[in-house]
Amino acid sequence: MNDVVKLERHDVIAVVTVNSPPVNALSAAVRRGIFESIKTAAADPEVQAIVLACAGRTFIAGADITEFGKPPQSPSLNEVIAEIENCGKPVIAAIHGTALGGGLEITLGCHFRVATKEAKLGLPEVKLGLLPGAGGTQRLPRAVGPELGVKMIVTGEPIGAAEALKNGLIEEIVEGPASGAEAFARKVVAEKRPLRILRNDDSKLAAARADRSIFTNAAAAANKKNRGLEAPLACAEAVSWTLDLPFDEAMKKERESFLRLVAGDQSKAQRYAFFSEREAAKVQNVPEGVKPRPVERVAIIGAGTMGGGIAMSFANAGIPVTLIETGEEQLKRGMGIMQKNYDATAARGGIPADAPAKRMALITGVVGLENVKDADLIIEAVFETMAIKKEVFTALDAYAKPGAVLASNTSYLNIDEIAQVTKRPQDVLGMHFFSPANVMKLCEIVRADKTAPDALVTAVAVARRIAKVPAVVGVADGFVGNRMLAARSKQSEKLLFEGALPQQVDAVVTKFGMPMGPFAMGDLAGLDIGWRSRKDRGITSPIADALCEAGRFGQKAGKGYYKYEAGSRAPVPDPDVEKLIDDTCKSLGLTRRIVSDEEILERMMYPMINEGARILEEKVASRPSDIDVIWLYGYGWPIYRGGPMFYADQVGLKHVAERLSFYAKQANDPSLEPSALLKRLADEGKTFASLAKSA
Ligand code: T1G
Repeated sequence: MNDVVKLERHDVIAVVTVNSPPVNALSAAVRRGIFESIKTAAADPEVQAIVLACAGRTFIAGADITEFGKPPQSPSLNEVIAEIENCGKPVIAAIHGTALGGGLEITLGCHFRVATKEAKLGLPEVKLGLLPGAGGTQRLPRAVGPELGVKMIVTGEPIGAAEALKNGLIEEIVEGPASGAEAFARKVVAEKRPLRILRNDDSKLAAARADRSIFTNAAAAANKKNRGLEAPLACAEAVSWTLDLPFDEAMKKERESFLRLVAGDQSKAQRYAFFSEREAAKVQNVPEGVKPRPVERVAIIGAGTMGGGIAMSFANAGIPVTLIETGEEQLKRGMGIMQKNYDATAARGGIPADAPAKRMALITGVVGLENVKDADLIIEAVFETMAIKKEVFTALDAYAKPGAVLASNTSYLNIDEIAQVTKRPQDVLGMHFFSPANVMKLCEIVRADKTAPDALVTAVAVARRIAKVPAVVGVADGFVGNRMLAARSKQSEKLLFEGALPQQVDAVVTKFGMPMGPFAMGDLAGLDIGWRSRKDRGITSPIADALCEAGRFGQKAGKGYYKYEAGSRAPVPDPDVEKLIDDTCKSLGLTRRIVSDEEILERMMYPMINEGARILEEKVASRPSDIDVIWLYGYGWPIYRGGPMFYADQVGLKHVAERLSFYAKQANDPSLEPSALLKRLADEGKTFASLAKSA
């Protein structure tokens, strides 16, 4: 049919095979090839049934996201699906890998579906800020019922083949997808099995039509974690049309809703995030074809909060871990915490009941650094002082096998300095995980001056293997994420002296979509950490110091910037803090003023953007999208806003630069002046995204 879809006939069975690497996405050529193949097979009198299969590692993984925003090309996916549904002969989808989005929708137009046992089937459009736009909202609930249907569509989470079989989404689990489907097709022909045309089959809707709470409860549960996102609500509404509207009318409304979402800012940001995450894993400035070193066993130094979380991340991916501590007591405590975490997750159904034992069996706890000798990758997660890091790396240099990658989990210390104590600086780099390390997806991979290219690509590949999102950064105080966070923290402190209160600042930041404001975050982390560090460095921060002097260390002390009722982590504004702020400002001769929410938002976000621009100037990050990936996956930046640099482009760099200049004068803070890069782009009317294009 064309160079991405071929049509063969095995006596009475026609086989349509899509072969469009890497994921058989439904590009215009793929849609055209399938459309023509089905038309030809349907018209062929010899053909009694048709199999739709895919070559390569997966069945169709969805519409071709790179085509969005471009002029549509015929045939549309809906036209392809209608051609299948109405062709008059049984069409059987042969699913392997992941049938996602438009890929699953095309199978719903088929009359039967079979899948291999590892296959996953889902409609993840909501993760791109969309809803299924080719009938998925109307056909899937008819296949599996509106309860599971709304859950799959609103959460975007796929189900496995076994669950699909149980719920009637597929007819059989087969070995080879195409051969299994062909055998199934012969059965359908022999039995003259009536075609299962989902658009005409309302049998699974009857219960929810009779008792709507079946649907509304499932929709509410699926929407529980939705904060500020438009698409999940649109998805739930579309599924509700299966209960109320005729199929064709509902399809029209689905199309309208899809077109509205795909043109909206949220979906543009979420599609940008999808590609940025994948771009970040492509290491720049390394020779073509550099291969990662093999990593079969990992050693983690330190069984504390970070070391334990990192060890769990590797065990979750089935990679054996040697977890090393300085003493049996510390080791026992660390192993106990991991066991407790696994058991708690299993108890709430997050992992299978047998997973805790299997994963703990992968973690061998030992005392003594000499136990790193078999590890291909060693990650140090000990105290954040340069002296201790150097001590550990000196020992690792002696015990680790040649070629082992030596990584530090430090959140800001200089990796070049750490590498210098070893005879193998080429093997040294940073792998900065974010707490809790078994949950947070971001891993900043710190490329030191002498890090070898293959060591670097090894760390990136391993991060992806353990389901983390890697982003390569350079050596700088706080690397990228924490350096930008420091710029924001400086302004949040200043705003208290100028007139704002903690609860006002935090409310503006959480309303923007961040999971937590700076002051609640400080209380969670513990105010005494910063207090000790300031004292070590001989600097003061009068309000934060006064809080600590009053024993207000944050949540752990039951009070910090906020007060906390016994047993609760919910921050409650405290008049005592307001008085402390007032008194401190009076003692400094400062007059406080009303600070608007708008100023607070700009003073929170624009200095971070400015720091991001400096980070790009200094090549500490090589892409603006890498900075966005860091904030999306390390700090909970709302996915529907794309990331700080994407957001800056949306606001307009001219406006950002002007406001920064204004605040620099108003707050008498030269650090707020726009950086050279930001100023240049603003003056030229350009965007941060234009840097990627020019690169
Ligand atoms: N379109 C275009 N390119 C895609 C793509 C897609 N749908 N999916 C993946 N790629 C590229 C990706 O950018 C990367 O490119 C390469 O394939 C390998 O991907 C009408 C409107 C399938 C689970 O949301 O979840 O259908 O970097 O690194 O880790 O209702 O890709 O190599 O150049 O992620 O093995 C719905 C998105 C679309 C699925 C494989 N479908 N993809 O994961 O490989 S909207 C999705 C994934 C839609 C309909 C609506 C994953 C994967 P490059 P990868 P992976």
